[in-house]
Amino acid sequence: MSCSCTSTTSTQSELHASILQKINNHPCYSQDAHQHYARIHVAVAPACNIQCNYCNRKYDCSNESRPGVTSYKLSPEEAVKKVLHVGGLIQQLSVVGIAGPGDGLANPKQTFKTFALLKKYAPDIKLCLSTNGLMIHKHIDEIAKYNIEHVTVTLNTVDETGEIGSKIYPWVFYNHKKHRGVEGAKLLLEKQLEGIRMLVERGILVKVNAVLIPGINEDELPRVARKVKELGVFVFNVMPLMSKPEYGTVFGLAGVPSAGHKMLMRAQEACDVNVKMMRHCRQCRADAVGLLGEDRSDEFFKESFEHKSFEELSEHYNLNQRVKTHDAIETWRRALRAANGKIMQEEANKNELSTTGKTHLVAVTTRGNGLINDHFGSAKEFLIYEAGDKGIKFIMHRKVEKSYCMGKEGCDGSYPIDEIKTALSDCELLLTQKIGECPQKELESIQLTCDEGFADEPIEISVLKGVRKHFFTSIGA
Ligand code: CLF
Ligand code: SF4
Repeated sequence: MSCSCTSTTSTQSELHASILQKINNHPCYSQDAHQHYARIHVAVAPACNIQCNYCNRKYDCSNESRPGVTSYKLSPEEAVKKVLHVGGLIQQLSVVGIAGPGDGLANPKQTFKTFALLKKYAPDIKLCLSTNGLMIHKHIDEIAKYNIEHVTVTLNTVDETGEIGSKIYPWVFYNHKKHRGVEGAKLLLEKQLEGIRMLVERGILVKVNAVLIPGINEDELPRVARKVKELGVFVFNVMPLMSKPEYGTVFGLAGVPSAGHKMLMRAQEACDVNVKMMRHCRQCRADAVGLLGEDRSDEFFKESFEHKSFEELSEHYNLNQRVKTHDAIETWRRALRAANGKIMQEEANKNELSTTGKTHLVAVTTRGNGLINDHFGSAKEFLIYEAGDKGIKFIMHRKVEKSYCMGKEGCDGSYPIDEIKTALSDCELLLTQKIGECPQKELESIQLTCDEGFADEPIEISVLKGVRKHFFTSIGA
């Protein structure tokens, strides 16, 4: 986060320290943390109090999830048992989020019972809540009471006339009544803004998510970003609409298209109005488990924890061992930071990144830990950086449905590379741990240079060195 203060009072630095402490191991609020710490979502909140046209309740909440198979629902007790079970096995687990499949605050009993039990049985874990914002004002005291330090509110428009909102929300259920169209949209906006103000006043870190809906709110998002900034929201996250007829959503069936990488990049740039932007969101499922880039939700069946006692699971969770693991992660992060140096410039513009004003997009394959440690053939997502000879900036990740190899041996020309070529069409350099001759030739055909020379090296310094090596040789950078 950029800070324009020239002198810092002790109160300001204490505030800064307290924010850093809150975000340090939160994989969504800290871009740096997401390579090292994992989150789990527990699906305890099935109902919702509004209808979004990008949502089909058969699937997970689109506020914080991608359409996928329906999650299995959990009671608060089952949810906490799952957290203890998973937290013992995946010790990088640092955050529990309630993100659906409906809305956490439309299911307040289940949500707050889960948080209460987590405070008792997993006191080291951060609590995180995602909501459409309609009911924050009613539950603000409970949110503070359970020390929920992170709340995400989905705010797709700040249009006070309700016109844009009415195209997104057909109805809003409030005070035992369905409010439709413009009336419902205006009511929702009023409650969202009131709720965000209350959260900020209590010192709770707020993230605002906005779904980028082509043809509906793309021109509206910079206004949302400015409002977010004015409200004192910590971070703003633009999530591209994922829309297909088979998702069964109103938008999907009406042919509203998904928002692609390029549209997302344009929207992020337009919204970069001195507000901290989240660029590493993975649009997780309501029952997501693991590092943000991986999805381990299908490894943890209900049968593996539901019959175990809290005592047994608490022992397995092993608080002492978790503290040691987190200490080791922090030691590794310090070493990584030292190796990378101070090159990351989150809010930098092109001129700050490059002496020539020209920058290049670089794709990286990683399995986490801040290293270039994944083969091209197995990568299902690519981190994308914008880089010049002076600095680098993380832009986004790009997922593909199929990795290149899919476990096959040899190269018979039948490998799925078109999707990857499309995803990386504007990139000029790929840094990867290993890549075969065939895919390398394919990628060179779209002017994408592949380089294995930074295998197992720290990502950020390698991106900078890679760009200098390939694109800035003539100026001796
Ligand atoms: Fe979950 Fe959301 Fe908390 Fe993170 S996810 S409730 S803030 S712990 Fe993160 Fe997933 Fe994006 Fe959400 S990557 S969808 S921003
Ligand atoms: Fe669906 Fe979430 Fe919108 Fe509710 S708030 S309708 S669950 S996307």
